[in-house]
Amino acid sequence: GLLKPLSYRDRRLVIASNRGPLTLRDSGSKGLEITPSVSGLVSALNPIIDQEGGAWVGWGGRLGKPDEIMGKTLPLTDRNDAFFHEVILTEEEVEAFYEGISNSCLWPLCHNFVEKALFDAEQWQNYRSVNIKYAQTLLQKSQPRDLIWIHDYHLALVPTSIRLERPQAQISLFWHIPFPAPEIFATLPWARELLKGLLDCNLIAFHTESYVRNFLITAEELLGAKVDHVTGSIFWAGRKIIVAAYPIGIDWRDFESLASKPEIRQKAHQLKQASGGDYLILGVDRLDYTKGIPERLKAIEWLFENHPEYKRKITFIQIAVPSRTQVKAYQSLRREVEETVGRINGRFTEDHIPVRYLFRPLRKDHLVTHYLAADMCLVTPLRDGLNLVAKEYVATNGNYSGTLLLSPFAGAANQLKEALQANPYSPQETAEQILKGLLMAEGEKKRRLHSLYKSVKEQDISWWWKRIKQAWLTGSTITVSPKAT
Ligand code: GDG
Repeated sequence: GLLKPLSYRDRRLVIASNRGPLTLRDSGSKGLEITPSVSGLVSALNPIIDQEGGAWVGWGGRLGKPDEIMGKTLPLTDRNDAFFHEVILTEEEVEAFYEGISNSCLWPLCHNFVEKALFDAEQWQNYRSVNIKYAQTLLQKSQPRDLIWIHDYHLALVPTSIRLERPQAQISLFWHIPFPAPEIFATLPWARELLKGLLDCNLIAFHTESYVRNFLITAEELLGAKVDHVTGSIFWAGRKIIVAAYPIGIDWRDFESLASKPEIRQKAHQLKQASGGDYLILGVDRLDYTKGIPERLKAIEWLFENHPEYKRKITFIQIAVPSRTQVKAYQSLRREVEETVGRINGRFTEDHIPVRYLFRPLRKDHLVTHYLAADMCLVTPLRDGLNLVAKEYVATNGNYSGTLLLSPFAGAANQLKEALQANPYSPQETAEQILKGLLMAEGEKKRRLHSLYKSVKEQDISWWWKRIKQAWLTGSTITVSPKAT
């Protein structure tokens, strides 16, 4: 049956994530500007905090002096029982904690890009102290019985600070990116410290069973923790920690309802007409080297080279949302992508431009217009925790038509079994699967789409939260003897 909302007077849900749900900006004459933050994580957690009430601790985007830790407290819902508590960071912290350890070390490492991971001991010091900052705010804004829900690789040491203050606290962490194999994770000079941080949780959740397996083996090998691989539990410091796979879902009703609006359907139709070809193919990603954008472009190039009859028939639109633009690896990726787009269009443009590239975010209704207009969506990351774009494309088109080509290296491939698959490292295989999808009989297209739609609807955002809540409240209360460490 349904679980009761968690929030009653003495036990609330308190979320912590790197970025908070609101972005604040001091804009001189206009005063403080407050806008909703745009990210997959925020759209996933908004309906949950809306339902449960509670508090959310996160950075609001404002920079301050070292002694400023907490900023504003702002209401999150009309009901006034959910609040955002702003964390203030210094410029140096943003560089070392966010751009440094989080995005130039842990991000590449967890996505198997070992050669891109930068290990800087000074930055690690900073990562530690910023994690303490978040923990201080959490402790101040929560009660001992509250459920502390931490998100992602930015905040792996927060559980330790909470546990020290409150040995009985209920702490859970959701890790949104892959967890790598132990021999990769072990290259992190602070691997043990980070692991111990995570093990101060009661429940650690990932998107897939294989990330869970990697985590269990890593805890066993690097820490010598006692692990039960059958139930997914770790015995450490006298506690039992549950480790489980709960892939995040989406609020599909939102996409379905936008997709049924006549003005959006009309715009989608116009977009398809304006593209000029028979087939419109779409890619939507943050501009990130994990997303396989240059590889995808090479597949399109292979296709035009080997099947020139498609030059006029196919338009490929790549929406690349600017991301982490201060980090070098992202700057050189941008150059590579733009050169490749230029080369392909230079080679294959006749009376029709085959590749369109947008380096900017779109408004949500425009994004849905693109999903709707596209005959096929290419979700071909080299590695991806889950990938929400795949689910959003399916939710938008579920009642109509569309084909999804999905990389087996996206966590979502475990759920979206009826998608076409291709190894993104092979331009030829990817191009052949694109053609297969375009030429597929209508009946099979429909059958595949329906099955995908069914799983996106069944395993949606409330399914996800219900599962996590259940595991949290029922599975992690058993205490074992301290000898187990
Ligand atoms: C991390 C993990 C995991 C994209 N372009 C626009 C736009 N978007 C929205 C999409 C989607 C979100 O951004 C991207 O989510 P993804 O899941 O695809 O990727 P990451 O940002 O890397 O997210 C990932 C996720 O966390 C959740 O756990 O799935 O594996 O890497 O929601 O719709 N939104 C708007 N305009 C755009 O142009 N408005």
